[in-house]
Amino acid sequence: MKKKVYFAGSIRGGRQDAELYKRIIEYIQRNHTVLTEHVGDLSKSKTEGLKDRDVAIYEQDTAWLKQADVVIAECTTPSLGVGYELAYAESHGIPVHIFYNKSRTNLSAMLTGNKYFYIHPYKSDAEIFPLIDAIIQWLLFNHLSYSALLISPALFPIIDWRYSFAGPRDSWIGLSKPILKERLLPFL
Ligand code: 6IA
Repeated sequence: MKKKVYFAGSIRGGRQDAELYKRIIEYIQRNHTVLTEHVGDLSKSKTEGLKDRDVAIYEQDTAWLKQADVVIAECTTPSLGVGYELAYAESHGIPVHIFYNKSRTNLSAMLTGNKYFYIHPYKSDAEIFPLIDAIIQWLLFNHLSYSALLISPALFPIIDWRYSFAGPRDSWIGLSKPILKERLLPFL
């Protein structure tokens, strides 16, 4: 299942890490959706800014934040916009993972001191990619356990409780294959 990732990185705060943002975005895009592809767009100017346009940017970005499964932020270059996005995600209960290069930045205590955030200091860019895999695996796992929790009450009426403790070898709490077929098929 594809996850929606809101990638946050500095724009007007400075574009010195834009190349890294692009690599991270492309890496995530191999299997998942990045809502904020433009953050890694090397061709676009960071300074362009008209009041009307900024209103549209704010509205679009906060709408994307609300739909995101996770926020992944690269915070080596400090950015007010990224800081705002992190707090916005927290207030909407969206998980937030923050990466920063510890040899280049002393991250704000407002981030490192907030237990809500998952903070990932790294030394070399190569450390970022396996961590991103682990973050997405964790989201997928949570999604599965949540779905299992939701469907478990629905399974109650179709469980044959006679087999719950001493059932046939191919049964699991009364859900032997023939019982599953016979009782689940009418629901499908
Ligand atoms: O304060 P900053 O500009 O550094 O804030 C950067 C963060 O705010 C990014 O994570 C973006 O999600 C968001 N943001 C800031 N500016 C823009 C923007 N400008 N478009 C979309 N999101 C933005 C238009 C130019 C852009 C396409 C390069």
